[in-house]
Amino acid sequence: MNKMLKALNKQVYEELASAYLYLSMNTYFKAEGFDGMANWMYKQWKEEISHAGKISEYINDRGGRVELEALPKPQVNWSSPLAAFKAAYKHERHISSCIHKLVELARKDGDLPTENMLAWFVSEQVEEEATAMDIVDKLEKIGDNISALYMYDSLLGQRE
Ligand code: OFO
Repeated sequence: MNKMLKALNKQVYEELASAYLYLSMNTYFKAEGFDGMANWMYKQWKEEISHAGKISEYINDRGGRVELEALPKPQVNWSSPLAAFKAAYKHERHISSCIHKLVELARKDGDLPTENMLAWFVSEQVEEEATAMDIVDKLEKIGDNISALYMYDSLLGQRE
């Protein structure tokens, strides 16, 4: 496997680790009685699986072979919904930096197809970060107001 395909293989792992983290947050929210946030995380889990699939398919299309790595056990509990979404935001920033490094590598190699494929992920990460940041912001404003928290929970539950 060439250097680029190896790096993309690592990104499949990163996307699956994202999925694993968000499924863990899904069960945390469910256990805490925040069904809306649990639903939001379930949808996020599905998105991450599709991100991993996109990159995996691309590797296949380029004649490479994906080698799945073992995933670490994700965190299972957070101190509050705010703490969980702060962790999600931090994680998305990490993923953005992984994607940007891949773009740099593709550019260095003059690998236009890979750079083009990654352009979708660059835009996606802007959206992912903005969404997580917005939820953190709202949760910070809600603070200890339980009724506002449950109202916001049901709003997040509407995510399709
Ligand atoms: Fe959350 O965007 Fe993929 O990892």
